[in-house]
Amino acid sequence: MIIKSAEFIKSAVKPAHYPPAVLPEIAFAGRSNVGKSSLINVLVNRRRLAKTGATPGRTQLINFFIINDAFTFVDIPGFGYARVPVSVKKKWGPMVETYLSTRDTLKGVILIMDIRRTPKSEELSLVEWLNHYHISSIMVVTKIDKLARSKQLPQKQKIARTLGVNSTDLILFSARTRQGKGELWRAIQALVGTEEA
Ligand SMILES: Nc1nc2c(ncn2[C@@H]2O[C@H](COP(=O)(O)OP(=O)(O)OP(=O)(O)O)[C@@H](O)[C@H]2O)c(=O)[nH]1
Ligand SMILES: [Mg+2]
Repeated sequence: MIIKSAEFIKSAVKPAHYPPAVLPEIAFAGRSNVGKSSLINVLVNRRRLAKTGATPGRTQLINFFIINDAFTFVDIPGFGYARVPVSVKKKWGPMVETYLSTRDTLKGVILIMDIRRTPKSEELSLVEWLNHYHISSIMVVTKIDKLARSKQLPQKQKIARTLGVNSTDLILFSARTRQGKGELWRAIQALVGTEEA
């Protein structure tokens, strides 16, 4: 995929603040600190388009980015971080569910998980929401550079089993080595319906 432009548009909490629903949209979701923002940056070849950091819970608003003037990427705030204030945690569910259930242009959600962890209730609930609202998904297992190659396949299979999907449905990814970038782009393009560039 050739990236001609990648631009931050705005942050939003509620639908009145979302940008107009015009372009096909892909959202990125996952546990806090799992590497959502890093993955977006790798996909669009930008170092700092989506803010990343060592402090989990950095992204607390829904952030919209327009790519190639052709589609929108949405960075959804991470869930499951203990040190986020309770007031913020309480708003997360309604904020994200409202987004998922009302955004007409949403073509799919990329669920990002850490290769070193087994999906927990939060990931399973998110998968249930996606099924409930008939939203397509792409499952990505990231930070694979943190695990020895010999352990990657068994761990991928374990994650797939927990999610109730085929192991072949999971894409292995690393923001550090960029492994999986091409495979993920192909899956995204299939969802947004753009030609291979
Ligand atoms: N080794 C390695 N580190 C990664 C990878 N992806 C992200 N990181 C690191 O993990 C930390 C969190 O990454 P972010 O991209 O900010 O994670 P996030 O999911 O956007 O976090 P929140 O916005 O807080 O929910 C940063 O220190 C990244 O450098 C990866 O593939 N490999
Ligand atoms: Mg982030």
